[in-house]
Amino acid sequence: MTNPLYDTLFGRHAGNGEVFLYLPEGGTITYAGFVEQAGQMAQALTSLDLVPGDRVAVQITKSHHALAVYAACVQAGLVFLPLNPAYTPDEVAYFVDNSGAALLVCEDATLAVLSPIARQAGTRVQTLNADGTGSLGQRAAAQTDRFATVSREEGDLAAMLYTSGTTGRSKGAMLSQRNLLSNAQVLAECWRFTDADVLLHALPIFHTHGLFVATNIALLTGGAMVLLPKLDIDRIIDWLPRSTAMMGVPTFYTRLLADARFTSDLVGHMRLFISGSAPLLAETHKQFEARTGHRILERYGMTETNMNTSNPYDGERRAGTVGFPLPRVELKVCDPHTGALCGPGEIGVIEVRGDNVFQGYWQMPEKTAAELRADGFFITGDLGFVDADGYVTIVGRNKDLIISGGYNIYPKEVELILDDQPGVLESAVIGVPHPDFGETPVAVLVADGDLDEAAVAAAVKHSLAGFKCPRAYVVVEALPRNTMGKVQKNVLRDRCKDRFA
Ligand code: MLC
Ligand code: AMP
Repeated sequence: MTNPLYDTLFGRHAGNGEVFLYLPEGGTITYAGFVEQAGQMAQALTSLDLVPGDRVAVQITKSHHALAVYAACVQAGLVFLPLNPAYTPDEVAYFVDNSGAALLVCEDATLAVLSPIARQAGTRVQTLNADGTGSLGQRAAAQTDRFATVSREEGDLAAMLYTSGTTGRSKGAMLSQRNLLSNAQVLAECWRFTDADVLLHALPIFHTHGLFVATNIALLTGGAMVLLPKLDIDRIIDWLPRSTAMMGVPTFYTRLLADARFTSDLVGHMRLFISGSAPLLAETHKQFEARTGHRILERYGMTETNMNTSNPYDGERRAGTVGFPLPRVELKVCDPHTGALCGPGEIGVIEVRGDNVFQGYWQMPEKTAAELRADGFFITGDLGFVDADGYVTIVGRNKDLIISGGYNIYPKEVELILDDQPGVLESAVIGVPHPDFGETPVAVLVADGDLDEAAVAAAVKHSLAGFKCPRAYVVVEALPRNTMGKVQKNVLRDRCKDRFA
């Protein structure tokens, strides 16, 4: 009986007395302790009659208990489906319904609103709070840790992560054990992680970056993680002298640079700072080096593909580029219209192929076929080029997407809600430069009679997670359109580009 992902990341640590987690409130959790905790959680999940392949939707605060649910799902052959706690009940309803989740794990604080949603979808509900209390926590505490690991193959699904779509409907990206394992192995090797590392972890654990890139690498190599609940600059400053590596979105680095306590002395023990999920400005890269002597290592990935490229550990980390394709990842740049291969320096759509590339979108064969070619290449929708030295640069996106502080916002999802509001004839949501988040959404509205801007903003906030809500509303006479009738978002972006300068 084997379960490659469980055996490699978790099972082999049974009896390992080394520290896996440093907890922010003090104290530690050893690898052995974590594996036991995961075993109890796996018992608890299967005692709820879940069977291998069932989806387990999890909308809870970041904590070691939440990580144990991930480990337990892997051990029990369940498909882990983490959700941002910022998602509204409307958003959760869609994910639970679309995934056909067998179980929704939420917190006691959200049980009253989420129970009816789960009931409607025929999904069971359990609660798990950040301190380990809640119905699932209690159930786990009452179990032994001796769980017979469920046999799985590398092609079996391990996780499903929802990623928004250009039509406004989110899609469940299906990730196999092989997808996760192969990427963690490649990254750990490229970035030289070992059991001596202490990874400062302040990212959320419901996305690829914090869950698979960061956590899986630590588990694979046996290093420790400082598990901070979120980005908190005071705590980062406190932990940096005891850490060796950190991963963050660019906002992490701009916020650190804005703090006078962040000096080269503070990072004397650090060996690596990694950035990704959104473009790191070359200016930030330069400032960071000037302040600390460290060159941030920028890499590029996606929910559907895990990590695709990385700047080198030893060679030149080139600001403004995302480095080279990772070992065992094929990358090509193609003309978006003809599909023809672009030459060095020519801009086109980036396509990738390898064990890192997902299995398709959950129950959406047409969308899968539109983005995942029969030959295995995934069309990322990112525009870029490969230079003569082989470095990949991302110059833009062939998809209407805004990335705010590393979170993706698909304008269509916001526009659909705006267009439904009284007083709104039509809308366009655009991304404009923002000093903290890189980009932020602005809604451009055309009024239809009386338009109550505050009421419109409140309606959006009710339906969508806070980070997706436009930071400004602009009312115009008409949206600029080209001769084909398509809204010229570039014209709007240009008009609003200095809004947050
Ligand atoms: C929080 N808020 C945001 C936001 N994050 N607004 C815009 N963009 C964001 N990214 C809003 C909240 O809605 C709330 O507003 C207010 O800010 C305070 O919330 P918070 O949680 O206290 O915010 P903060 O701590 O400042 O968070 C900012 C952040 C965080 C940048 C630290 O967003 C973050 O950790 N981002 C990382 C995202 C990530 O992991 N992405 C990886 C995706 S994987 P209100 O009004 O609601 O109260 C991927 C693949 C790859 O892309 O390559 O890695
Ligand atoms: P997600 O769907 O949340 O996984 O976001 C993936 C998208 O983030 C990619 O398609 C890119 O557009 C963007 N992205 C990730 N890393 C980088 C990077 N280093 N530079 C620029 N864009 C990035």
